Amino acid sequence: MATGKTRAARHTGAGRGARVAIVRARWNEEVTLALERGAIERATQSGATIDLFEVAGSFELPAAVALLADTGRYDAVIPIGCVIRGETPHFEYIAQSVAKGLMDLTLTYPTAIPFSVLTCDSIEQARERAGGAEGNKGEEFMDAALEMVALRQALTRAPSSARRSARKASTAVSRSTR
Ligand code: RBF
Repeated sequence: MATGKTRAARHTGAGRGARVAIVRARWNEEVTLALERGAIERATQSGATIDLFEVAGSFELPAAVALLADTGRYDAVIPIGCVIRGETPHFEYIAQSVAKGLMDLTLTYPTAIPFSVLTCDSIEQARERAGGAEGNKGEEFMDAALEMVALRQALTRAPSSARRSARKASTAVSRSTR
């Protein structure tokens, strides 16, 4: 199928040589470990190098991502967490602050930072997305990050050729006016 081919082509090219950090929250560990396995598998297939880190819960993820991004050592930082709706308002507070925190970081750092935190109504729903009926979202999170790395690489290569054509254009203009 065309879609399958396109996705496969993306996996092979995007991650080669990419330096990736995965930071995983230990809350709901069965799920976050499964997501991490999926992410590692995909990064390895893509030829990326991976460093692994842990934090207590998802709430700690944005701060950990900022620390890792600040080192300048990584092309992508993958924050893996799983927030499950409980009987307290904690779910809303944690899910919203993590989503907002990560979004702010993606716009601040050139590092690729996917939203790789599951927010689920139940542990069953989380398991379905961590290697169950819905596949392993860890793989998709890694793919999304590596695709952003490739986009950044393509754009940072662009300016020199853009500069060359801009120079050519300005030379052409100045010649024609002489
Ligand atoms: N962390 C998670 O990663 N997922 C959760 O579902 C989750 N639920 C929590 C529920 C309660 C009532 C509390 C107190 C904490 C929870 N945490 C959860 C931990 C949170 O992300 C953080 O590690 C702690 O609040 C310490 O800052």
